[in-house]
Amino acid sequence: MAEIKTGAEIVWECLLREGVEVVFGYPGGAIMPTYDILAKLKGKIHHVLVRHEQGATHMADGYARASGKVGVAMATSGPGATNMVTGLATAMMDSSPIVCITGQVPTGAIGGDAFQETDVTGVTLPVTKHNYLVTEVENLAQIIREAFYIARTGRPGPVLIDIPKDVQNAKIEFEYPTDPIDLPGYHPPAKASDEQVEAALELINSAEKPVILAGHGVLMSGAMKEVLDLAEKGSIPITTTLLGIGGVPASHPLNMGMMGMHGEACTNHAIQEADLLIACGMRFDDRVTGNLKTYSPNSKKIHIEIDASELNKNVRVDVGIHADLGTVLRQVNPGVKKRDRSAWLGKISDWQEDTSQRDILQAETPTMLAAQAVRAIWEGTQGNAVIVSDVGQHQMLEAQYYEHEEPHTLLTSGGLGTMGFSLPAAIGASFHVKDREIWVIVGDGSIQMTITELATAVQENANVKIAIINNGYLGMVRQWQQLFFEARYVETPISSPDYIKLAEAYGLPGYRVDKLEDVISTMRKAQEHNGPVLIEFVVEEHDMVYPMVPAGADLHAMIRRPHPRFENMEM
Ligand SMILES: Cc1ncc(C[n+]2csc(CCOP(=O)(O)OP(=O)(O)O)c2C)c(N)n1
Ligand SMILES: [Mg+2]
Repeated sequence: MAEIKTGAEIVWECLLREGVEVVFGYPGGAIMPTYDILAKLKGKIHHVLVRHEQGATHMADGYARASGKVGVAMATSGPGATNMVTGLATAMMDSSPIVCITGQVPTGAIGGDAFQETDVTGVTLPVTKHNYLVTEVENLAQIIREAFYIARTGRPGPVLIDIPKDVQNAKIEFEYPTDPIDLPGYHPPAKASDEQVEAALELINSAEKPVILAGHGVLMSGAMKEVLDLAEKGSIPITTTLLGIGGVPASHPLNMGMMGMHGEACTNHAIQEADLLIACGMRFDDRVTGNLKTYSPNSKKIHIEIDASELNKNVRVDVGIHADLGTVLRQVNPGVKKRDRSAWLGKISDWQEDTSQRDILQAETPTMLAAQAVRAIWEGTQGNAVIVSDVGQHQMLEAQYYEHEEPHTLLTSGGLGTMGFSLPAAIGASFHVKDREIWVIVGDGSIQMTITELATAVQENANVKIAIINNGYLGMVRQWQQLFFEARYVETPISSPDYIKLAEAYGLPGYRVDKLEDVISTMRKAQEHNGPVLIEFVVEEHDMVYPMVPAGADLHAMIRRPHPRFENMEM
């Protein structure tokens, strides 16, 4: 039945019909009519008042990554909208489905440099999967429906809807559209052709030294079981990208661990020696390939990917399949022949033995090492937490030393490497994750980028435990300076506030640990408290993350941790 509604009312009706439970946002002039409707919606939809619109986008993103649903963020025009750009770019690079709704100056004022006017669709065009400027209230509901559809289908990503103030205020006779969404030129592919399946099977069944590269697509497509089926049936070892972590249990005997710049050495050797790479929902980012000219030189390559533009973009492949990963593997797996690949697996386990990096966990140093702190967090959470890591050395150490058994238990900014992602993303995730602890692992530099969201965490009593790994440096940049800029530590020593006093000022418990033996007992205190808690881990300043493939170097040319055992090793 048609009813008279305003554009603002239509916005919320559409969000409710999409099943949205929580919106992260910040009000301002051009979005006020839409905010005004919230007064009538108490209990139906929860609005989280953030402290900076970047935080809103990361919260929506964290919520989306944890829940698999579309996250929603809202802001006003001009500065509100431009503050969202980093969050949009972060979601774009990591294929995270979010919808951002921004207010815009009235249609009649657009183009006239009105107060708080920015060409937001122009600014965000390259960092959104799609964006809209709504000029007629009659189109509003259909646009919102399309936005959610585009955000979550195919290769997911962020969509922005810019709504001028007069469109929010306009009244129309409204009936919710229910016709199926059919967008010209946008038809996410479903499955592989018979020829593609045959070609893939031919390569898989004849390979002696195959490797599965498991990326974010494994999680996004929900293909965890299918990837394991393929691996187990064919006795094929797996390595994951950073965002693929959790897609395969860390403890699975065929999971070698992470690949790439700070990956396990054995995985990079296996990739370089392989005769077949089966790339599953990953995009051959430069951080995982190193020098493309020498990348896995003797292998055939199968690439299964939902985004056609990724096929043959960085790495030429022999069989490129543009379709949903889970569907393709269900087509391929029945034809995979059982093969004895013990020679290949034996070689890999020799590499694993020789290149084990775990020694530093036992190292006796005057100050605890960041790696030891991360490992202690793994122990203190029994490997069961959802970890939201930030960007830097601590992020790579988390990937190496926190073993994830289940999907969606590591949320991190991989593609854009956005410092400041973790605290807001964890707050967002806390609106979905109720049955596990959420721990933020964040550097002293990164926390200071979005520390303002501590107030949001307190206001919402978000159950997030914040572990600040304080090494007094922008550690990852310092590491590059040490290795490639003759140890000139230009602008990388960074001061911090007194985090304990800061926690007190914000109104959450704060603890400091500087001894490894105190970590677990301090964590217990944090775990007993329902709500946000901050723990500062004071760690060794000059530690490094190894192994490291220098940017652009050959994947096998890893810099190794100086250690007597590694001398003279032909790796
Ligand atoms: C927004 C942003 N600015 C700059 C960088 C470049 N960058 C990458 S890692 C890093 C240092 C991070 O320092 P910290 O959070 O203390 O982590 P650590 O490496 O010390 O563990 C910097 C500056 C970035 N990734 N993101
Ligand atoms: Mg640091």
